[in-house]
Amino acid sequence: MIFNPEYESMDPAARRTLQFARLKNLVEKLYSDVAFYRKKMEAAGVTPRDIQRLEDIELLPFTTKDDLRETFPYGLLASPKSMIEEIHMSSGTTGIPVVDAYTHKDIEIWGESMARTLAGAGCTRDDTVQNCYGYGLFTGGPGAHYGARVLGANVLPMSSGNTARQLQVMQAFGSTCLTCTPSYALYMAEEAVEAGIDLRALPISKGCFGAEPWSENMRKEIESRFGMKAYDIYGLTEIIGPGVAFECETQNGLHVNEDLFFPEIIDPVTGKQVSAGEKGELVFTTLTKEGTPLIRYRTRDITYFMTAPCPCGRTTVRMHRLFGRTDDMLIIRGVNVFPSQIEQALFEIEGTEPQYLIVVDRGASHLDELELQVEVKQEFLSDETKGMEALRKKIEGVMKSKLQIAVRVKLVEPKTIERSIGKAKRVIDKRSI
Ligand code: DLL
Repeated sequence: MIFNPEYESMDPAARRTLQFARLKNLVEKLYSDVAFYRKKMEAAGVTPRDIQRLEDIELLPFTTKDDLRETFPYGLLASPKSMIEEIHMSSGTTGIPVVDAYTHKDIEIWGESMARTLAGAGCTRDDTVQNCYGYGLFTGGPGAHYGARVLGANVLPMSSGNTARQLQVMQAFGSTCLTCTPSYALYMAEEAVEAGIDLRALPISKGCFGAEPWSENMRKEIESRFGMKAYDIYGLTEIIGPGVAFECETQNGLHVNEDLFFPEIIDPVTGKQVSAGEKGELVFTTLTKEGTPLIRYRTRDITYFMTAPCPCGRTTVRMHRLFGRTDDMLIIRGVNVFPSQIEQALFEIEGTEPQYLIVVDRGASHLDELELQVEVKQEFLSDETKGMEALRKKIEGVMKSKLQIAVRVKLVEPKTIERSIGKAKRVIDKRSI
């Protein structure tokens, strides 16, 4: 179901006109009201008058994570404090505090974007959404909650953790939609097996998963363990939280809510827009936000635009599921490696659980070494060292051919890698210490 066809299936030319009008408005407002933006624009030699068409967005300077750090906590506020109704914050992977301050209208926009997201996964007002994203300063819980409210669905505000209770609630209320991180979904599935609960026999039939990188093979795993359709959803605190982009029933790229969040993809080195279909860093301008709007915010997330029309009827541009982040990319002996590549490859090897940890260190020779800890499936565990050694060698071979670097594999027993109820930690990089 398309929640808001007026905007989601809008004629693209009309959408561009709307985007331009909103951009112009935003630039004028921030130039006159927010010292940070006026200074930045002056330094770049650009004024609101220079923005004559949508393409002129390229004249505007970027906003970066460093800018957020320097202006923490209120430097980017574009509305009086009395208009702020809620604040969210994420320390992010890099430890830089990131704040989003929402006015009443911002919360409405958020609810609308998340209602579109849930509808993309097939949710309607008849669904019961079990929301296991964390509630608190993190945007996951509240974002999905507001979306379910706007959609008119029934929401169970669970937050993350207490997995035994999650499973009881899922059975008791017949939840039909699950919202949480993909790693927590897998953890729930494991616990369900322990508790003797057959998830596939329950009414749960779809899930909206995001907030961390996950692979196509992880999707298949979740879908098969729950007997559901698993959809990728994307967002970040700075822009609104979840609700920036989402998959529809075709599960092929994420539709960007581009009437609200204007997307660009740039070459992270030159800062220039790349051509359609080329990979680069995702950049967003919030077109309608009031509390902490952002101009050309560099997300550090890597993807490309899929411009072919989508059979679902939405006309919004789609972004490919994320390949990783510019700051997540590991450079191992000069070779670029993304944790998501390792995850994707791992799923194709029989005998392993989808639980892994990447440890990077410098050996005695001062060269980078990558150790991959992988859980072995219970039924593959054996006392016979020959079998285990063959599996270990096999994984090393697959990694070598997929990543072009040598990986040392360490097999570990089931359930030894720490499970997460929120964002999973997959990499320990000891090199910088
Ligand atoms: O994670 C918002 C969110 C909550 C999104 C719930 C989806 C579901 P932050 O904590 O600010 O916000 O982290 C944002 O997480 O820049 C990406 O690097 C990563 N991320 C978010 N969604 C995905 C996804 C929330 N679907 C950062 N796939 C982003 C891969 C994702 N990475």
